Amino acid sequence: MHVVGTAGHVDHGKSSLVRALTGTDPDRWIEERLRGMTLDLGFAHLRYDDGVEAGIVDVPGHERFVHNMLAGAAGMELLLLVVAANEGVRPQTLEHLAILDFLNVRRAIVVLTKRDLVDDAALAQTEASVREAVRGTIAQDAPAIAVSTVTGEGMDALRAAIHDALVALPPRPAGAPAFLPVDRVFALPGRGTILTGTLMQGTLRTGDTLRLDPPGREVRVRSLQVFGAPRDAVSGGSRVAVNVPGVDVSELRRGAVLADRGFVPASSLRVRLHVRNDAHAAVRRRMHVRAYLGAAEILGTLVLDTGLVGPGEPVGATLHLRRETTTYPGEAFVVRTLSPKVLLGGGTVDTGIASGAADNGASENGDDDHDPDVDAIAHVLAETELTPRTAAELGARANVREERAAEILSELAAHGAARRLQKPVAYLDGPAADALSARVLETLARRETESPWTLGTTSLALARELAADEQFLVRFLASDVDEGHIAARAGYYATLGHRAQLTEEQRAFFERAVPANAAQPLVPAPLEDVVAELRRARIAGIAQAFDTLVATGALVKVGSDVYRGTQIAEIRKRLEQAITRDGPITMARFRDAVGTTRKYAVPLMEWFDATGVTVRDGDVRALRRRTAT
Ligand SMILES: Nc1nc2c(ncn2[C@@H]2O[C@H](COP(=O)(O)OP(=O)(O)OP(=O)(O)O)[C@@H](O)[C@H]2O)c(=O)[nH]1
Ligand SMILES: [Mg+2]
Repeated sequence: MHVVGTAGHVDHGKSSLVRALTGTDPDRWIEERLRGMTLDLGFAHLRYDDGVEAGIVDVPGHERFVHNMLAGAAGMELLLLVVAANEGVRPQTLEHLAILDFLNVRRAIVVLTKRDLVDDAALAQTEASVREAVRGTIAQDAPAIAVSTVTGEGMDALRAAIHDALVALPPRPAGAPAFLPVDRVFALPGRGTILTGTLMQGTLRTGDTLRLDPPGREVRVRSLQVFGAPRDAVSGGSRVAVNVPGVDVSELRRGAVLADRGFVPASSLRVRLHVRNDAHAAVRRRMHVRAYLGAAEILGTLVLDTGLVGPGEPVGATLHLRRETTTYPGEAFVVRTLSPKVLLGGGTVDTGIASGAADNGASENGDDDHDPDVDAIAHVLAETELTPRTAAELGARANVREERAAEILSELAAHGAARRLQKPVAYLDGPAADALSARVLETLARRETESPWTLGTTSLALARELAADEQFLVRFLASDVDEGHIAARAGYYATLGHRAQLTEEQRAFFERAVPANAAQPLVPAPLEDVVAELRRARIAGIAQAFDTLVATGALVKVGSDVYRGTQIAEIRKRLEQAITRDGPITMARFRDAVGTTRKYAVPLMEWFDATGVTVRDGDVRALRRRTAT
């Protein structure tokens, strides 16, 4: 199997494309459904009748979530570079492409989406500008295919092109030692900890003993799945879910590595680095960087072997990481500057240098000229621990001017030595903040294991568990979300890998309570009946499970009825097709297009207005066009 990845600017239609190709909505989070924007990686299974199959990794396009895009990027072999025909090349089209240039993509297809929104001339213009933009990149010779997920135009051609590209991809080295960067971790009721990722090389078998880092110990593979199907063995290039007994989800997170026992984790790596052409001016001999290896983002210091680097020439360097990680020889990586987060370059790992051999503590603080103001600020910051203090307060205590203190604090925050809170801006000691973050993660993970059907934990519940002030905690959690440690959605906080999961009993209840009637597929269940049954059923967590289904869109409340999400999707499709075909729609035409009665059509139409799908103009509705943010 191989992994297909999407890339491209926010709102250009990546997730819609994955849905059209596979029938799976890669936007797993409620927040994603509500905002209509991908925040984290999404996954789907692509299958052809002749047995060819692939995993698809869908990435967020928004620039704030590039770190999440990076967690999925290393596994991609076939790239779908998505460019909206009506917008053309935009900043993240180029940024994603620049990142992927350093990783493992072997083939690319340019997909010009939203074909239905442009005429032939505009399409030709976009295609020409994309050609220009991809020159000299991995997508240079990629075929370009124009599609619309609304009308279906071009989709067959795209499916065929993906098929041909998949067949032509070389297999991953199956004889190499197994190496799996972990991009999601979650607990399943009754089964324990599951981790998922793209198997970069080698073969995984049930019963294998491998090394998992962190927590840095040997684990046994109890079972394996590929997109829900159990397997005895899985080979390189597959998306895989691994059940590992004896490991608690709180010990793990995205960025962990499950690998052959021969691999030794290291905190210093010898690497071969290519500096990006337009980053040469920013490069220094020794730099603080964010390194992206597999699914991990690790802060560190990059030290080049030589001071001067000519454009296009690779340079030897040592990467000192703040924590140990496991790599394999030839593993591709990229580095970005701390803030602003600018792509510096990328390359491959030669070898890891065993920990202890290199003292990265010294190089961490490797700024040669010691500034007494920095020391003074760092000192008072360490004393204040978890009490938020402004730059002015800390400056006064350290006898440093406020503006200078603010400068130093920004720098410290960028290196993780301080944690910046917002509203109002204030600072905490970095290590104290990291310790609290670890407790937050641990608590979230434990509660998700206890009640896997919930979306996560509220700030109130967390404040109780951690004996912390809730107001402070809300600001603190915002910083955790901002740094990509945890996710926040619909008023709940959760670990990045958490996916609400109902128990069999809960699932069976909703199958009964909200029936899918084959004879009348688009008729809803009355909300009143569902609620009455919910009260009668004595099933643990059933009310929370209902909230989860509603918040994730699996169930949708429309007026006084409950629809299944799949019913709403079908109704929406018919609505969009009718409007695209015949223009703005009346209530009567909507009713006929959907094949329902006026009783259901009116609340449905109002619901589509309220959720921003349609916009009303007198007696008719048109589709509302989203504008990029
Ligand atoms: N008319 C038209 N609209 C489309 C098409 N494909 C996607 N859209 C719309 O474009 C918007 C963005 O689509 P998404 O698929 O969420 O875009 P995305 O690239 O995944 O966005 P991010 O993940 O946030 O970067 C949605 O409102 C879609 O309905 C298309 O082919 N035609
Ligand atoms: Mg998306």
